[in-house]
Amino acid sequence: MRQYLQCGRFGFALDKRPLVMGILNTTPDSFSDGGRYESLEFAVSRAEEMIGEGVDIIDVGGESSRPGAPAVPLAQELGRVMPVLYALRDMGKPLSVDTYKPQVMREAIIAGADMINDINGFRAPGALEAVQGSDCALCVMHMQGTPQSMQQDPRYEDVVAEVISFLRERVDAMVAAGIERERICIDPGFGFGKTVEHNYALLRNIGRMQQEIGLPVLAGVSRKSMIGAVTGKPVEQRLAGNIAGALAAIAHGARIVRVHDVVETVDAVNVWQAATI
Ligand code: 7PJ
Repeated sequence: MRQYLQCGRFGFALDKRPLVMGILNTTPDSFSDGGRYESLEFAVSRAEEMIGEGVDIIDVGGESSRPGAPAVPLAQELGRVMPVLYALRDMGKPLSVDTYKPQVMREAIIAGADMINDINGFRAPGALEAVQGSDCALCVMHMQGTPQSMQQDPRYEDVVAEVISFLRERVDAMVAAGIERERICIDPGFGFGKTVEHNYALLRNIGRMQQEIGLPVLAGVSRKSMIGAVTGKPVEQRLAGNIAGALAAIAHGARIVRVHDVVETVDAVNVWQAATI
């Protein structure tokens, strides 16, 4: 598998160690951060904290995609994300933007984003065109349905095969649009139109996914219901479960883990790394 990820101003050798992507929510309704970082000052101080904690990539999100969350108008998403991007631009860490709106992608790239993380897999009309001419990394994620309805009745004949074939089709479309493979990573989209059983089947098959598509996997299990289902804990008591989930994903081959609990995950990944090489 290719081990280099082109990420805007940065480049990562993914065979060296797994990367930790820290989640920076700018949404007042985000279910796990409860609106604490809705102001620019809070977002910037949390970003500085994450950098001190050893984060590799900062993922800035302006729209909550928790199940049932309403869509956010374009102007509102831009109003949340853009000031944060400008404020963090020169902090020396790659900035990712979690969005499925082509207009946000375009503006973010102009502002210097190094990565676009699209829960919708760059399926919106104009999404591929928006990212085509840049050198930012692209995370293409699988989702069944939409955030508004995806958890109502997720169904698959063979969840692993279906997610792989979806991701392969999206990667092919991206490559056909002239996007270099070294910019792309893939994500099964834990919790996005999946039952707990679907999520764990996908987690166990990260290696197969990576092998069949030949691109690095980014895994986001942090604070999700698949952690709650096993531990029986509410979202604010899932720290140990979150870390175990991140390490399990890494054990199955994931190259990037997307997390809320940065310092704990960085420690865990460093110990994992020392014990594995
Ligand atoms: C994911 C994401 C994920 C990627 C969210 C949450 C919901 N992007 N954005 N993968 N989840 N690539 O953080 O719980 O799993 S928003």
